[in-house]
Amino acid sequence: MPNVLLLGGTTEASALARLLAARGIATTLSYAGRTATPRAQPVPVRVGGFGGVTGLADYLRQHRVTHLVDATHPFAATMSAHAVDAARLAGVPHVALTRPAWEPASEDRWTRVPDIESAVAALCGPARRVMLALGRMHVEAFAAQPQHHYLLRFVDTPERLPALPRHSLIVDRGPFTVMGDSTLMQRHAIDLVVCKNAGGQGAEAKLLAARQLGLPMLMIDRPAIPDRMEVYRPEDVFAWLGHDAGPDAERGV
Ligand code: 3Y8
Ligand code: NAP
Repeated sequence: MPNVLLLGGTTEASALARLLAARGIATTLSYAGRTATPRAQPVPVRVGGFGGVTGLADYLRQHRVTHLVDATHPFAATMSAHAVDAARLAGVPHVALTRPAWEPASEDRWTRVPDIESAVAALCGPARRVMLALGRMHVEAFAAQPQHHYLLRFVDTPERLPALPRHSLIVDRGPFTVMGDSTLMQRHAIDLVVCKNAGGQGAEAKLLAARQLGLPMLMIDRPAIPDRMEVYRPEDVFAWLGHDAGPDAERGV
């Protein structure tokens, strides 16, 4: 019988956890512990780092994990690199459940940059009203461009205010809606949206809202991730596990 370790933190990971629970497949979902109250899951959850590649390889052996599914976010590049290496070290089959990058529609006004630092550099110039939809971890980098008014959105209330002289802070977790993001952008008179090319549906609302409002986007491309087997639908993980996803899969996730 499989014993799956599912590296979570995304909409797809939560969808897969529901399918695995429905099929009674032993699964543990793993969070890094970045947020105060992560979404409850229908399978046992563990929280916190493993202690690098060797820590994860030891975990795989000690917990007799038979399959490692990396369903972390495309920007969780360190975790994903560790997953590939640890699975090889421990001799455990590994697959990544990820999502294709977003592609611009013809009417979109994207400027693509390779990383956060390039996004900061691209913000040189006169003051604008910028929706910085990047979460909390990279906000400090934008202090290099203090002339803008920033609209920030964090999952949790921060202990101290961000070091940006002009900003508005929203505390909210996704998935978001197009209507909600469009209203937010208009209420704050946003004239530029900065975001990561996360892919998936959970963060897509801001793209569609910006498209509706004709707003330009500064789109940060994904970091490099080592070669690995990838699937894009939770049901595809079942084929890989040698199980059918069963009737629950038809209901969508
Ligand atoms: C801790 C688990 C689910 C998963 C939901 C998805 C969708 C909603 C949209 C915006 C963009 C952002 C951010 C975002 C989204 C989903 C998904 C996704 C983006 C939770 C979660 C954890 C995290 C970590 C958090 C980061 C932050 C990034 C906010 C839970 C809610 C900006 C990524 O305060 C912090 O330190 C937050 C850190 C990494 C990026 C950053 O730099 O701040 N996600 N997000 C996971 C863990 O501990 O292992 O709390 O329930 C999960 C989700 N966030 O099951 O419903 O699938 O992508 N998450 C980005 O895309 O740019 C928000 O505001 O428009
Ligand atoms: P990261 O930079 O790639 O990983 C840094 C370290 O955090 C890893 O080496 C590992 O610590 C620990 N870690 C990361 N994900 C983990 C998990 N699911 N379970 C256990 N430990 C984990 O990761 P990140 O970008 O900070 O992402 C952290 C979490 O937030 C992930 O669950 C990810 O899916 C989720 N998330 C991230 C983003 C984003 O924009 N980065 C967006 C949405 C959701 P050790 O080395 O000690 O093992």
